[in-house]
Amino acid sequence: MQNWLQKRVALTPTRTAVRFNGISLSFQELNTAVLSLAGKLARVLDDNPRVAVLMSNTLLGYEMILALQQLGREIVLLNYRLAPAELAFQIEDVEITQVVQADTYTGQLDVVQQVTFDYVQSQAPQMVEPVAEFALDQVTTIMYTSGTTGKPKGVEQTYGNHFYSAVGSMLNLGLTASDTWVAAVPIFHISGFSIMMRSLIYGMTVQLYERFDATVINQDIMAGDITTISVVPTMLKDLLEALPSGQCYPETFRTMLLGGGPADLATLRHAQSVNVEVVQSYGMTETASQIIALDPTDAISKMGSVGKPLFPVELKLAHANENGVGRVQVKSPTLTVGYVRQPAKFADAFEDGWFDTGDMGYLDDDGYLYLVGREGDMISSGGENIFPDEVEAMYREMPEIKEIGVVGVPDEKWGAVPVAVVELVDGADVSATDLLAYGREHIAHYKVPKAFYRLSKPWPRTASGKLQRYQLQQFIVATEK
Ligand code: S0N
Ligand code: MG
Ligand code: MG
Repeated sequence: MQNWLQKRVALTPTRTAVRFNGISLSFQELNTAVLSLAGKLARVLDDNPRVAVLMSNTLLGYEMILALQQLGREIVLLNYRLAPAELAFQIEDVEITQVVQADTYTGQLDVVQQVTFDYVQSQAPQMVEPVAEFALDQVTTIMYTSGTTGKPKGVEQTYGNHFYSAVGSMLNLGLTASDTWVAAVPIFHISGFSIMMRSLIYGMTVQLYERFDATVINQDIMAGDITTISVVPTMLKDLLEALPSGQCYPETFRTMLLGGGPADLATLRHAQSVNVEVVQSYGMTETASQIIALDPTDAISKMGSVGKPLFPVELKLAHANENGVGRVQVKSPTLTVGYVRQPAKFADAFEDGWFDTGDMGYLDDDGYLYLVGREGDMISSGGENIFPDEVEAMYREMPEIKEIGVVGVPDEKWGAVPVAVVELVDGADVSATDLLAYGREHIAHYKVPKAFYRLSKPWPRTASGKLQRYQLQQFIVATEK
């Protein structure tokens, strides 16, 4: 296909591409800024085909990403909430040599050259020719995801993945010439990045926010020209709670696309009562955003379901038990083409050509999918996934820890948060405060257990020695902190 940004400029040069903090750029203006940045980047980048970006949702960051695409680089999107050691792992794994980063990131990444946005901008641009084509089988982005076992994996997403994702989403949600989609979810996640690609493909406006502030976003939605927003459950709740009583969302607002975890029925009903159409969906980094979603007209009658597979997607439940609960497996042109340097792990994720998502669910009589859980005791906190194995492994490095188990407990704000059960080595003297501080130094703050419990009885294990986390959960419920 022709380079999407150049194609979009040729089709609708004066349409608004992006708005940020009162600045509004047409596709033509965006392209001018992007090509100028590409010319500056060309002066500072080495010839490694992969470049990482570390940034929050700013207009400059948005332009940097598009500039790297124009130069034909593979973009590794880093989560700025991760600890330096977690970022260092990804940087080494993906074999990059430079991180282009916002000046606001002050962490030291010893393993790599850090190129600040300021430094890029101080360069005199050289003439660069944007790439002519975006080949559908070409990798354009890499995002890391954690899993039940082992270290995080770099998910390779192609232009074809993003294209079919945008098409599948649009065939479900519809498209109007005046669509404006709020990107307050992070661009380093596929939830945010997919909005950028939809903008180029659809010709729609992205309204970008650096911080998620429910009051500000509600005011902007009330002002009338926002049609869509992507949210995770925490954001949905915040938006509803911040809405002044008696107010409803305007008719011009079409859809809240909800992903990154389930919303409770009370929240969905609250949304309905203020004229908010929530479209529940299900997707992952490996599928380049949602692959299963509710048709907006089913939002109420099928509340609690994540919907049916989008047009390009096939869904199957494998190994279903007597209650019909099985493993969610999919085929989709949006499916990643591989994990960085882990072909065996990628191959393992397939069964008879179907990609196994690791999630469990069942279908109702009308073919709507309901999710019931996930293997590996994954905790979904405010749309961020936390894998207990990873947190436990980090704490086992602490000499004072003899054994540790991490489980999720329900949380009003985040949906769920991790808590830990610990057994210290004999004579060790560490407090919960020490454990907290250790965690905050080594992993993203959202992964650090919110509370630590001492286990006063033998650890619950299966015959094969595996920790039974659901038993720990029961222990926690029965224990005072
Ligand atoms: C909910 C968010 C916005 C909260 O962040 P906020 O309020 O800006 O936090 P900060 O001011 O940065 O920090 C304040 C304190 O809060 C801690 N913290 C931040 N986030 C979390 C969290 N998630 N859980 C627990 N704690 C958190 C900070 O650490 C800080 O504390 P201290 O000071 O102690 O450090 C933010 O979390 C957010 O943006 N969440 C959304 C993430 C997301 O987008 N997840 C989706 C990932 N999934 C996918 O991308 C696939 C599905 C998908 O594509 C999709 C998903 C949603 C919608 C649409 C789609 C789609 O299909 O298109
Ligand atoms: Mg900045
Ligand atoms: Mg905040």
